[in-house]
Amino acid sequence: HYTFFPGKPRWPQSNRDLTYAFQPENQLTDVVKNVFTAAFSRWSAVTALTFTQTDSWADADLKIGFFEGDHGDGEPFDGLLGTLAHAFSPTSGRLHLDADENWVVSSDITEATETSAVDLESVAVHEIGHLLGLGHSSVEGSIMYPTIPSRSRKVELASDDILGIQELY
Ligand code: TQI
Ligand code: ZN
Ligand code: ZN
Repeated sequence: HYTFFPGKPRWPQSNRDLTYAFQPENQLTDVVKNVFTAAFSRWSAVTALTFTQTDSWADADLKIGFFEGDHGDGEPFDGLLGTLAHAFSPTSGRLHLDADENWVVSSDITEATETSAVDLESVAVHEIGHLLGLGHSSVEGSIMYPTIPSRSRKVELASDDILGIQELY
């Protein structure tokens, strides 16, 4: 079953059209940005929320970036595997990915893929769930279930994820 953060924080009724920005220093490729577009659209498809990319880092509601090691928020990353990413509860809007992972986009995953490879969209969909206010779920196979096998892809919202997000929005 889905959970929320303590106090059930969520984005206010007055701010359901959320903007997101990528950390300018990361200089991300369109391939990477498109993975986030796809991940956001999975959540907007089942809620009244909308997500729009902006080039203004300062003004964005949601701020996405890749960082390595200690990056100044008290939650240092740990190199290969272990922690892959983290996101903070509403209305922080911060979504950080560990730059030391072997990130792949789904089409790259084959039998020959390194065992340490992590599918970017799978992690993005999960972390966006946290950004929007979902905690972890006890339902195996849900997006918000707290484990994912490496070198695997899980991007479709389960009914448990949908019920959880629709209770918030
Ligand atoms: N990062 C943890 C996670 O996102 C960080 C975390 C632990 C956390 N407890 C939390 C974030 C409570 C918010 C609230 O769950 S992780 C998975 C999964 C991670 C884990 O790097 O371990 C995914 C990132 F679910 F597969 F285990 C993405 Cl998909
Ligand atoms: Zn961080
Ligand atoms: Zn999580």
